[in-house]
Amino acid sequence: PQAINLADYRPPAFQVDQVDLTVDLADRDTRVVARLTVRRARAGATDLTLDGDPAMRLDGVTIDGEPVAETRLTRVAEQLTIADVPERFVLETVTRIDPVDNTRLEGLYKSGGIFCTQCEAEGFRNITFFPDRPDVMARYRVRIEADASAYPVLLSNGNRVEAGTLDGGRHFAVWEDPFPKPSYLFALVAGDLGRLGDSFTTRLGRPVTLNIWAARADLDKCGHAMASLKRAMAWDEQVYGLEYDLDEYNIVAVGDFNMGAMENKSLNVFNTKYVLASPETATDDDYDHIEGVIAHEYFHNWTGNRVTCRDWFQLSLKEGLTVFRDQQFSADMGSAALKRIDDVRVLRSHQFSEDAGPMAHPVRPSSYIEINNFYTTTVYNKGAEVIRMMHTLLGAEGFRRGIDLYFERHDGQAVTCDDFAAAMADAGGVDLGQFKLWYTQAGTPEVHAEGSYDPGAGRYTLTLTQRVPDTPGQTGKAPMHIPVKMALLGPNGQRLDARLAQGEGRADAEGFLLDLREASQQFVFEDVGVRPVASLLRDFSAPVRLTTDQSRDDKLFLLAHDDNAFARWEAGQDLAGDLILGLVADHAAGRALDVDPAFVQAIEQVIADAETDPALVAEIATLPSEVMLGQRMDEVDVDGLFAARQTVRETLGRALAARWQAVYDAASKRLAAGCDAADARQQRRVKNLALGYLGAAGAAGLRLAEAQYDAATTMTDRLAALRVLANADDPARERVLADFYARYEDQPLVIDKWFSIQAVSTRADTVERVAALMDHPAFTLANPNRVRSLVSAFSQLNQVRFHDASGQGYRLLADTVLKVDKLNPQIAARLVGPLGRWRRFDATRRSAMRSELERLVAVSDLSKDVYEIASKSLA
Ligand code: B3K
Ligand code: ZN
Repeated sequence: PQAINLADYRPPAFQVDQVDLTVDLADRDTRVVARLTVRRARAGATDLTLDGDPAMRLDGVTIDGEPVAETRLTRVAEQLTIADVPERFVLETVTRIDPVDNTRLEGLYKSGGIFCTQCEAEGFRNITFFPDRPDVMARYRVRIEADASAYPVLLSNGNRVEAGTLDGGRHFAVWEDPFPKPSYLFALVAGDLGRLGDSFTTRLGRPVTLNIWAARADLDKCGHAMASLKRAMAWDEQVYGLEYDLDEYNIVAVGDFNMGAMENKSLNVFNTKYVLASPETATDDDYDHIEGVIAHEYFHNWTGNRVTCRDWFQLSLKEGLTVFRDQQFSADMGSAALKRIDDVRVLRSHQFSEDAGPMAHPVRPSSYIEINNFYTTTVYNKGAEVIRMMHTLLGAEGFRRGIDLYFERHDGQAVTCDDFAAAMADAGGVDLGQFKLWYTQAGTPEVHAEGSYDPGAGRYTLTLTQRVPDTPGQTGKAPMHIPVKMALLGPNGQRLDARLAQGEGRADAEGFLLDLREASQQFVFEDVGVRPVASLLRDFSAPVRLTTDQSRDDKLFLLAHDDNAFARWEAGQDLAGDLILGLVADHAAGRALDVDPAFVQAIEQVIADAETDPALVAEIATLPSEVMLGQRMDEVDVDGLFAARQTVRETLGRALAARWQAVYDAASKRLAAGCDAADARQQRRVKNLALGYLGAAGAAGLRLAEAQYDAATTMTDRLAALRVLANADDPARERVLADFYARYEDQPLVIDKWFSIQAVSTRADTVERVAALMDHPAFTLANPNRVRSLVSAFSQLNQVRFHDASGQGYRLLADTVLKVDKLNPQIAARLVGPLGRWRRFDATRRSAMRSELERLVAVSDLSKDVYEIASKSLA
């Protein structure tokens, strides 16, 4: 397979101004007539090249009504070339496709009796022949015809301008989208769908009809998604002055979907996972994710649809920015500190490991084989961090001016990350020259901080050094511009009013914002009357790995006193990490695992605050995952890490059992008394944290979990209890697992949880269990959610059991990749990742992982999706 390179970008030779589609829907034989109004855009261009899937049948081509001679047509692989076309013309093609056979779920396909489409990135070419690239923007008029009783609802982008009945029990609808758009935003849906309707009036008084379409039986679970949509619409007006621009906004929920959702203009298609929720079937976290994804897709209407990407290398232009916007929104809807903690957890566990592995790439990649492989946590989450740093550097007002300027310059265009940065630099009056290395240099920068205090002079000197590690294809990188938020704290945790006397940066309301630009830089603070403790990288102001010369006591001090909630949490994570890694060394040396009593005491003090800030307490008292801890080791000691972390959990559970019980009881009491929804979820969070520790401590905790399982009225509580039991060697385990299955058998999203909870179980028999579950009648490789719930959960979240020294986990994963690849290459490629981390493990595991990758690349009809990841993983 061939690589596509950013350096080869050329503007399109032909533009399409208008698309008239007629889609005549039928299960195995859908007929698509496309009339394109084409205009030459590059002088001298004579041949028109269109993208088109080889599986499409081409039934006819005319230009301005005249059939085009066969001799002028060349069809090779994914392209159709028409020789000698005029300067302006109307091209009509007739194609036939089979939506039922489409297991790739890209293009037009059928899911649970519903026809739907997924065109990003390059799915439109599976529906008709087209210059399928985002810098070709056209107006669409779409006529859909289908059987009236099986598909009473017919939807496409924009406004419905016509509808009526046809002979033979069929009917039609015509939709017109007034906004020019790239083909990846085209959508079509037909089915027998229920509707939850609502409305929203924009601040300028435009009434907008809101519809969520879903299976009728699920309509009672759409309320939260609808409420989230309305909140997102209001928020975008308030914070960015961005208003919705059409009369109708439709969301359709389907059960088979490759990702979370898709922002097609005015017709979002969603994975049911990010729409459906009721307290009995969805956890509190599910509620948050739904709110976040609904908002994300809505925000794309401006950041993505009104202004889109020139080419797919610029994907982060819309994704990084829109993730940043949805993060800001969620922070405003709930707690900013908790949201930041959550986002950093995701970044560290997924993006940092991607950045340290064979698929490391910059936020703006410069080469790809299959673009679907680049919808990554780097493009999305690190991309959002890059936007967040601009927000930090420019301040909220400067950032808003930058956004305004961006829309003023580029509304209706397909642009680049450079265009975005230029608008920010111009509006903020800042030089982003060095900063833009964040778009082009891959790898997570490592920052080291050392502080020294001179009591006689009242001077504190902070030395920051940085290093950007080598990544595949990139060595010897330049220092980055890294914004470091920090404060100096006095003995009671108060912020000291020091003066920054040397080093680039400025004081702000919460301390200082330092500009680290050199490989090594000194920052000198004067008027520092007492020995301070530095609170560094507050709010995680840059996506870097920070190490410091701070002592255990400094960290304990920050954990107890830091006024920045994020930094306080970070101090706790850091301490827990130091402790666990110390125990890993003890484990390797055959020493006893003794947990530092100072840490136990510190956690005891933290939980004393459980009444005032339950959710933050729960975050702080949650130990870093084995995956995250493994990143701090030169070679991941799989079993040592598990043993050490488990020892700390059990010790905290036992030593503080009375405390956990008190936390559990207080939260239960508060819940029973009836509290508001926001408080209730905080109480559940801390209650279930306590339950986890009690479960780790011994039998009494398991009985408590069993009782909670049976009495639960919310999925949050039931699942938390099930999780404790699923990890345990307990007679109740099989009973509750069977009960859970029987209760929710007809609810696919809940059955996904049932698969996941067994996949992440730390029990020693988990590999065999996962293998057996793959033969369970409810398991299917055709449904992406189901595959993710079992196989991705196992291989990505269960470090100790996936990396079982027998290599069984690796084999199971590779076998699954090959089977899924036959159905859905995009999903298959997403499974490969964990095998690519082979360099991080010991010799036995390393070679077992490598052989599985070698087995993959040796397969002759492998998709280019899997080929790209597997071959790059071996390189
Ligand atoms: N833009 C889509 C993702 C499309 C993925 C294509 N493989 C959803 C989103 O980011 O909002
Ligand atoms: Zn997005």
